[in-house]
Amino acid sequence: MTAQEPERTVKTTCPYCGVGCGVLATVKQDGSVSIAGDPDHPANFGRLCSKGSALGETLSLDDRLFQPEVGGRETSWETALDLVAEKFTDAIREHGPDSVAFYVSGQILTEDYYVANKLMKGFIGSANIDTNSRLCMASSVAGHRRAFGSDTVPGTYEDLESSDLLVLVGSNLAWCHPVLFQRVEAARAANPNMRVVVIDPRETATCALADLHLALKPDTDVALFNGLLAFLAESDTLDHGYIAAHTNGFRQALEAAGPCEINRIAEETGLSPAVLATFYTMVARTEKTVTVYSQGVNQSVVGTDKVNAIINTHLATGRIGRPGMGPFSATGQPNAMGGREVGGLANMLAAHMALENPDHRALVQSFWKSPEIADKAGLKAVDLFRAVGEGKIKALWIMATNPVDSLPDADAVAAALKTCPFVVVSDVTRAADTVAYADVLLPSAAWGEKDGTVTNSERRISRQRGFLDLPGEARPDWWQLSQVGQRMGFAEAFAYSGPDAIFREHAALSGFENKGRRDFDIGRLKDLSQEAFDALDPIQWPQAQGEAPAAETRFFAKGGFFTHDGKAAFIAVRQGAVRKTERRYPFVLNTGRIRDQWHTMTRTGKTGRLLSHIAEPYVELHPEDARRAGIAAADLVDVTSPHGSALVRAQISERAQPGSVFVPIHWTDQVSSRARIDTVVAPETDPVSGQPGSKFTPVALKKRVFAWHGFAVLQEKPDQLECDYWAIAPTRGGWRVEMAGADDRDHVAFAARYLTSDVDLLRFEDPGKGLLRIAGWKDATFKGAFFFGPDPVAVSRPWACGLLTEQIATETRFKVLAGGPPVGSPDKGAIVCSCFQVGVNEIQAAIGGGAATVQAVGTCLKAGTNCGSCRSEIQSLLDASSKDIADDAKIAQAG
Ligand SMILES: Nc1nc2c(c(=O)[nH]1)N[C@H]1C(S)=C(S)[C@@H](COP(=O)(O)OP(=O)(O)OC[C@H]3O[C@@H](n4cnc5c(=O)[nH]c(N)nc54)[C@H](O)[C@@H]3O)O[C@H]1N2
Ligand SMILES: Nc1nc2c(c(=O)[nH]1)N[C@H]1C(S)=C(S)[C@@H](COP(=O)(O)OP(=O)(O)OC[C@H]3O[C@@H](n4cnc5c(=O)[nH]c(N)nc54)[C@H](O)[C@@H]3O)O[C@H]1N2
Ligand code: SF4
Ligand SMILES: [Mo]
Repeated sequence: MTAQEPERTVKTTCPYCGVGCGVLATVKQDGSVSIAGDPDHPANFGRLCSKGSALGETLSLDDRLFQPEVGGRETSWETALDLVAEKFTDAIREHGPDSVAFYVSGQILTEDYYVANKLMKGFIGSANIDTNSRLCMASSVAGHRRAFGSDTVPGTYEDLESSDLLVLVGSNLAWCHPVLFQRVEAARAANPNMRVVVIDPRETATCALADLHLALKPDTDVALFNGLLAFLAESDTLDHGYIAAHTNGFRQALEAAGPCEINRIAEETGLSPAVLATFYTMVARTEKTVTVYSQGVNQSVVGTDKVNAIINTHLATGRIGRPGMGPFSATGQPNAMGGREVGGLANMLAAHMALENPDHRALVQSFWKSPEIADKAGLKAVDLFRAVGEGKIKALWIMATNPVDSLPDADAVAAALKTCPFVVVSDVTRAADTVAYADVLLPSAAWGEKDGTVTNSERRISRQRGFLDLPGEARPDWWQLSQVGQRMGFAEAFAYSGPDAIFREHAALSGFENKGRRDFDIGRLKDLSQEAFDALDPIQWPQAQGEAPAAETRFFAKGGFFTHDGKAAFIAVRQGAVRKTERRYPFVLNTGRIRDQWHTMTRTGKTGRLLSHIAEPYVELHPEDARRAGIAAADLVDVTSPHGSALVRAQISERAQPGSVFVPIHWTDQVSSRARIDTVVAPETDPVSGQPGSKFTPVALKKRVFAWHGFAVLQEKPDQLECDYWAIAPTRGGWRVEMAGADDRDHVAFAARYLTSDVDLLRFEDPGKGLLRIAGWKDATFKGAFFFGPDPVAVSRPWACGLLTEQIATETRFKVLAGGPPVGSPDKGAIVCSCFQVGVNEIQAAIGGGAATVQAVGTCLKAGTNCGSCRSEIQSLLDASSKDIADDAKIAQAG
């Protein structure tokens, strides 16, 4: 942008989670971008979480791809696209259409997704297109389709707010859907009758809002909800009218659930009979109940059954599609829903139509005027990569996802890609693990550059709008796909002028011969002009053609399911035997997310602010288990299954359930020596949905003994870190590095190498304790410091990181070697509030000083007063401190 251009603000949508918050992006005259929540967007009304508000800090072009590459060499789009079209065409000619595949993502836009699906299913004639939504939403999709006949989310965000009982199952809403969580928080503050129940094996940040936390044994949700169904029947809280008029199969489902024997259910779920009775009674008594579920439900080998066990309880009580009631699947990615709308999964057809339905196939084919239409389901993600490994897939195009990090048995996925004859990867960055496996690398347009639509969890379509120029030769994903389609001989079908043209076609298909027979209908938008598309305000579907904008945006209050007889199906589900751990692998590995990182960190990992909260891969485990395994806090631990192993830091916490350990999914080979946790996760899938059970793998834990441990802050990014363990993160003014090694080495030489040549080194050594600290200056500039010792290094991280931005006078240089702040200026402790960099010690001090509420802590320290994402953690600290006081009182009484 030139200096003359005025500041301008563009309305767009956050590229992270499925809440789908509206964002105002303002491009300043100096080219920098400031980010604010869009007060008019009905998902967030101006709020943004920590990740959303840090978007402006992640737009740098470091590591961006600017030019197509073939075999590692830069080339032109012409050459790259010709080659892709040729290789796909050759494979199809020689080995048939099922010898090629696309693996795409809930992070591409609806328009990109539409083109990918059309090309594969209608023109290549295979259904071998699957997406990372298989790892994410497949069980919800399957559960919805089994029950409703369509993949319909019946409710809206407002229902969560207007409920009197909100049940969160396998959802860490506080960290994973933070703005929706804040809406719930506000609703609860306004409604003293509202209750929140969290069902999760571990105590998460979300529990800060919970009246009741059910820490059930992993994968026992079906037993819990079957028990609830039986309880509802036995306590006479069924809606017999609804069941009779709008459903089938109730008797069989109830039979499968069995009687409500609280003791048996307690045994199965590991919950106490009293807690179960409390929960069941709450649900029975509360008509306005919403059950939100996410990956603790979906990512299971019984995920689809879990979904239906939940839906059964809503159908049985008629609590569906009315304000404040219903089952609600919280979607993960920004466009998980858009992907489902275009039929991006291998077993779906476009516009929520069914691949197995010949009428639907004929309808789509005639609309596309396509030579083919896939007539059988394609390979689902895990099977797809297995087929790649078996040599059955000759050409594969991966777009906007990192399968070598995110699929289970990830090393096998990497090995498969290595053997695949032709792999195309479309990404925005070079710093993604999958990029290394590409024969052809295509530079995609990133958020802020690309244009199109996404659909959030409540079926609301919002525009993502570009506000930055395309860097280098980067091009949008829809364009890449259309160009290849044209080159494969389908010039007319893929001659799109822009995303608006694709959207019109997508909208038209949704309305095509629909007449209310299919849930997904946005036919009313099929003639949007480019200007109208550009100006499109967030809009919730259905939006049927010829009708006024729908006033009722919920589904199923009065039945009207998309099954052959219009009735919903109860699904008879049974709690099967839960997979057993074994002597060699005695712990259950659970995996998931942390507050400030997004998946494989290719974007959120760019800003130190988002890494100040948690900067290192870790395993959370219960103190009893730690004792059992001989692991102390901050030890480095190998987490191992028969599939692979990861090396992470031990975090010992009562919040873990004994027998279960939790490792976050975010760390890749780009940022740590060996922390790709999906190398450990078993590739076992739900038989109905094909979704992997990413929350349950039997593992062993073993402390790794190292000769030395180290921590460093460095002004310049170190190249290859040669040590057994390392994890690196940006921080303001430089980088922070955790290290450990089994070798005996010259630490001074090692440190000097990373502090660059001709620096002045300052050293402090305590041979008795085995401590060595080294700091380096080049002239007046602090280049960094290393802290070595025989044990995990106890140096205050926020203090050490602060050195990189501090002015350090020559005569005070020695203080760098102290390892912590001077007496009188206390260590802030681990950062809780990433916006204002407020640490846990500061918050505890404020609480000790009398701050008794989250608000009071905010007034005192500002913590939690900007994006609010840390408020649940502050609440937990408050709860812990009042528990301490209560414990003290108990001890005093006992004494
Ligand atoms: N900060 C952040 N937010 C994100 C993302 C991110 O990467 N970072 N990703 C987005 C995406 S794509 C998704 S899919 C969502 C996921 O959002 P969530 O599903 O809320 O997140 P997870 O941490 O994967 O898992 C949720 C919880 O399931 C629990 N769980 C494990 N096993 C069981 C079980 O057997 N039963 C029950 N009831 N619970 C169980 C776990 O302990 C965990 O706390 O988050 C979205 N939002
Ligand atoms: N063990 C375990 N594994 C899991 C999960 C779990 O809970 N546990 N969760 C699963 C779930 S729910 C999900 S959603 C997946 C997520 O896993 P992935 O999809 O593998 O993770 P991302 O980091 O989001 O990958 C997105 C990639 O797309 C690139 N990208 C960003 N924008 C664009 C764009 O506009 N165009 C293109 N072409 N590329 C772009 C990014 O740089 C990045 O490399 O992980 C799954 N894996
Ligand atoms: S809650 Fe946060 S990550 Fe999710 S869409 Fe809103 S701002 Fe983005
Ligand atoms: Mo996801």
